[in-house]
Amino acid sequence: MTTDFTKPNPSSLSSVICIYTVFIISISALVDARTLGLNSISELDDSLVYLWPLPSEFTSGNKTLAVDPDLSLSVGGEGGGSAIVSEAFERYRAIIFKQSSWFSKLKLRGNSAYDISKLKIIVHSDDEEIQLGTDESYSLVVAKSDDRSIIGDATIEANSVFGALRGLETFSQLCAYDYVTKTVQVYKAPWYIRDRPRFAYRGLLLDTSRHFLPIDVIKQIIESMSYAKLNVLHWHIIDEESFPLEIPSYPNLWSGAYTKWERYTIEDAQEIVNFAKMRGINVMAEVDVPGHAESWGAGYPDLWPSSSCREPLDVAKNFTFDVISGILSDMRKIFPFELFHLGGDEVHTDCWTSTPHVQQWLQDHNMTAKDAYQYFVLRAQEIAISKNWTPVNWEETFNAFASKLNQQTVVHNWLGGGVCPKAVAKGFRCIFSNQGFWYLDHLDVPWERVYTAEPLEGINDVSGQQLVIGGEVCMWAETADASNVQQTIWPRAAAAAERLWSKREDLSAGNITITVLPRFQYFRCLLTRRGVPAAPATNKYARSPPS
Ligand code: CP6
Repeated sequence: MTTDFTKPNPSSLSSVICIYTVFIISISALVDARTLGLNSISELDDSLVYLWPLPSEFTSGNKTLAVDPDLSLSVGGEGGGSAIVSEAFERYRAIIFKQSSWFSKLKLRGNSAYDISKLKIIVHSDDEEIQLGTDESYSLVVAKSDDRSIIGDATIEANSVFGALRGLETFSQLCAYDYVTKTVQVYKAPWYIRDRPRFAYRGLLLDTSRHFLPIDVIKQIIESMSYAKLNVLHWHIIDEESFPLEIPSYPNLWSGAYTKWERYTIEDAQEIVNFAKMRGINVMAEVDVPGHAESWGAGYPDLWPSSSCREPLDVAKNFTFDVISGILSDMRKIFPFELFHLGGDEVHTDCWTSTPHVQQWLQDHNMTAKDAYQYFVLRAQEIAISKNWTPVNWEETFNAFASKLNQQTVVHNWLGGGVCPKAVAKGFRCIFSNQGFWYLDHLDVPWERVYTAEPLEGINDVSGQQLVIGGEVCMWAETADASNVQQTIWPRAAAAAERLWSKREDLSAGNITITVLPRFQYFRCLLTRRGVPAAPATNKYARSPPS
């Protein structure tokens, strides 16, 4: 029986490669794979392309190329000298050669049998600003000298440094460690890839109010987002349960944190934004008003309508809007992204109608509770707009008073009714996060359901489709903290990531259990190889028992 270790096998990924990878790192090159009794990790379906998300255009060949462990970077173009590019190259080099032991490098040092010794990255612009719609396109060629049409063994070309990051991710996914030759190889070369995202906004919501998440965990999550080419971290920092962010203008606000150890300083937040930017990810902060804000009153009880009725924020006091304005001023210095989320969901106005001074204020202003909800949301929007932000609101605001919303507002879907078709029909931009598909805290939603959710469902005109800027998976954290948050995000967030990046027609070809599941499992294993705790992709119990 021949044993072919040259190709990893997605069907036994969790049981073989992941365990094997851990094993091989710990025991270095001393033990050959065969002694582990693993005699077949060779059944990759050759007709599939093990890239996630799938690039928009590519061709591949049938050659195997070896990658030099001393792979070097050469840069070109206006933006080639950016630290964003050189630091990313170093990160990816560590990933690509993670399984290569010092021993295997030593053995092959001086060996000229490498096909790829240099990665060339050409970036046409030196603009390092990242915003919604920043050009993330790139081309990638990996070819031997006799195949290549341009200089270099592997070449990434992009208009922006952020496109170069996406190209590096794809290049790293083409590289696979071969345990027999103990080299990193690129299969199915030559590769010619031209790629760009289908949607500009590809988000993940992280909730740090229900459970605090340490900075290092947030950074790990950001890093893993870049593996799936997600590009917006929607940071739901504050909610009714806790207020973990430092706000210098109102220094008592973060007394609403669980403990003084479960708080983010301004510097912490800046570090997160910068860490994300280095990986091509925008951070969209959220201040969810007027509901979901009870924790604000821990430091400033005047923000509560009364001590017995604490939410929504007191609409009757100017102080409430002074505090919002202070928070947004302080946050503007931290969050350069043009979008800012003002929440606006689940506003239960009973506190307003049952608290005497608010009741009086409603009467004096001739407002119903619903009018006051509109008044509050619009006033908060004005504050955000005055700070040069584009407001994003949860869909209830649109559902309640669409004609009054600022036309720049981005409507954020979450309810099951499908608000995006209605919002774009009225000329609003929209983000898709239908809770039936893309709420990761709903553990019973299988990956297929995440994968097949379509942001443009029910929108048939091109002008309407263009107003859907993308979608977002939501990691609400009532039952998640650092111990399980990544396993809850991954691998299902990756299913949405491909939906948001790759061409729509490429996602629906054939039976996804055959065409997509092996690729999805391969990506899940990639995450675990890179140190990201990702849950199994499927429920093995539901399959037939071993015979
Ligand atoms: N917190 C906030 C939440 C939710 C929302 N906003 C939520 C509601 C229903 C479900 C899951 C999450 N926990 N601030 C709704 C946008 Cl099922």
